[in-house]
Amino acid sequence: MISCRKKRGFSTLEVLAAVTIVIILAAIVLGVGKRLKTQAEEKLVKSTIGILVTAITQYYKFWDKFPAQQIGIEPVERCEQLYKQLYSTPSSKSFCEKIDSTMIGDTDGDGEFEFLDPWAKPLDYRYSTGDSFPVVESGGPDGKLDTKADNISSRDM
Ligand SMILES: [Ca+2]
Ligand SMILES: [Ca+2]
Repeated sequence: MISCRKKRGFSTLEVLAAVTIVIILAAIVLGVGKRLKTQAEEKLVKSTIGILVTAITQYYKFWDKFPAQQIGIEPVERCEQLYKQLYSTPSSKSFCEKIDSTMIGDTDGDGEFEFLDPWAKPLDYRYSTGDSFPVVESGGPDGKLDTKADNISSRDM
């Protein structure tokens, strides 16, 4: 005699297929979320560098020289000097005040602030005699200045 009992629940194969689909969907959502986060961070650093370029221009107009031209000091110290000098010049200060507060911090813990990128690294600020304008650069999401592919620089803006 054939049993007419209805099958209850899911087979192992069905459960496995459902779990696989959920994992694939979660990976897609996480991937898209990560990409959106990086895009927002890149936009933030670009806008910060843009503001700094304007503030540096204002500083130049006021003092007839670019800020933080001292040579032979650590990059983080150069960025601290840039911060100090831009904030002590009223015309550039008014632009610096538009910078998102998360982009300012003290990464080396010496009590002096510097401008940061969204990956908590100090922005690199350099000026060489003969350059028409100083360069402000972020090492990008990888946090390294020597890997240029993901860097965000005032030179490219
Ligand atoms: Ca510092
Ligand atoms: Ca890099």
